[in-house]
Amino acid sequence: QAIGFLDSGVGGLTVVKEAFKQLPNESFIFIGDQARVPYGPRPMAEVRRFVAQTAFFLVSKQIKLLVIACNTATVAALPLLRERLSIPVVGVIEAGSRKAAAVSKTGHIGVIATEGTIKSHAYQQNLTAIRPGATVRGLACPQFVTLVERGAANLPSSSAKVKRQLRPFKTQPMDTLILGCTHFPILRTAIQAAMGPTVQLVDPGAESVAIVKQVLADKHLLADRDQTPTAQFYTTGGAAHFKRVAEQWLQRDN
Ligand code: DGN
Repeated sequence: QAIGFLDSGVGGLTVVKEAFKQLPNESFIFIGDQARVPYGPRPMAEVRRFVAQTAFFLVSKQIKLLVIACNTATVAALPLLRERLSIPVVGVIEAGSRKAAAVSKTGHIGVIATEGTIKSHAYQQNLTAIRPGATVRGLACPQFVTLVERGAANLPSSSAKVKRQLRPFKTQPMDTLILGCTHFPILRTAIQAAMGPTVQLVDPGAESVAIVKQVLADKHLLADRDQTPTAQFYTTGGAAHFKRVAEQWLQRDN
């Protein structure tokens, strides 16, 4: 049985990439809802409906655990899916908040994400519950999703756009920045360059893989070493475009 991952687009592959590293014996099924990306500006009820559909597709493939590899989708649908599905469901916001609260020395933490995630104040709520007194500042960066989906993450013009967008955060006293959208680790180099070396970046998707591993171990669901792992990728959009962007990021050719 495989682990299922869903996202609105290629962003969730940043979580899959970490899962390849930490869970080398596991099989994966991924779906990106590229026909309906971006989720960020949509009403949460609509995102919840879309996520229920892609989750249902993955469940029909007999997955043993579902990772909502998208922050916006986690905000919209994590409680619903936990209630409705009989398999474990892991979102990305909890692990990211925990990590940021642990690594920040000053307690001044920034979050960049989609409009939906920022408006929900999900990170703010999680962070202040774990670390009361933390100052959390949010900034919506929806253009970053577009850059990544276009496959433009490595272009020099994208670095300039990232720098411009992050300017309001340069003057804020923060030592930790949460990449609160799973598309953003693909722009990590540009984001780090824009924020400078004193700001530590936290990737919630990557942090969530440790939780996935723990849950599978607790439930005795880890794959046997002698199984040959497989990986399947689906998109609701154009397969050729998805393949190009996905291969660039995963550096796999199958
Ligand atoms: N990758 C998604 C997230 O983590 O929020 C959202 C991207 C989008 O659909 N705007």
